[in-house]
Amino acid sequence: MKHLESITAQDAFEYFLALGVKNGAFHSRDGVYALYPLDLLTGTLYEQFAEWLAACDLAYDSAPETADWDCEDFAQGYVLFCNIYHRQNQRFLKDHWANSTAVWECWVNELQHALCIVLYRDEEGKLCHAFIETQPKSFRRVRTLTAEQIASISLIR
Ligand SMILES: [Ca+2]
Repeated sequence: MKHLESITAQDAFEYFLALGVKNGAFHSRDGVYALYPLDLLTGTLYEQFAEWLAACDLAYDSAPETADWDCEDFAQGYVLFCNIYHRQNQRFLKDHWANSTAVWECWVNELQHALCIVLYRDEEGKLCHAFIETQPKSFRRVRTLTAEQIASISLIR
């Protein structure tokens, strides 16, 4: 992989506001975020995350007694998993300047659900977002949210 590209927390904040996320929902952990390709985030990394969860005996389970490991735990886990990958990648590239990936836990109140929101660049270099379903269900990795659902986001961190 070539030199990692980044955005600042301010860039992310402005993107989220323009998307319709209410002011105050975004809590930045770091000042600079590394951008990764969406096909990596929804492909290899997602599959490794699902394998790691399975090795920990943590899979999506609708049974009430196991539902205490639920959506926001999956979302937090995916953020951390991406940041661990990013750290390894930085060491490999000797490219240390962005603390985190542009991947955040995202609470969508209207859905009563937590996902991840990611920022990435498309083939034309335009900054884009995607909502990733982090409870491993291979049929639904990227979700599309309505404007009302986006407006109901209470937390991005
Ligand atoms: Ca939980």
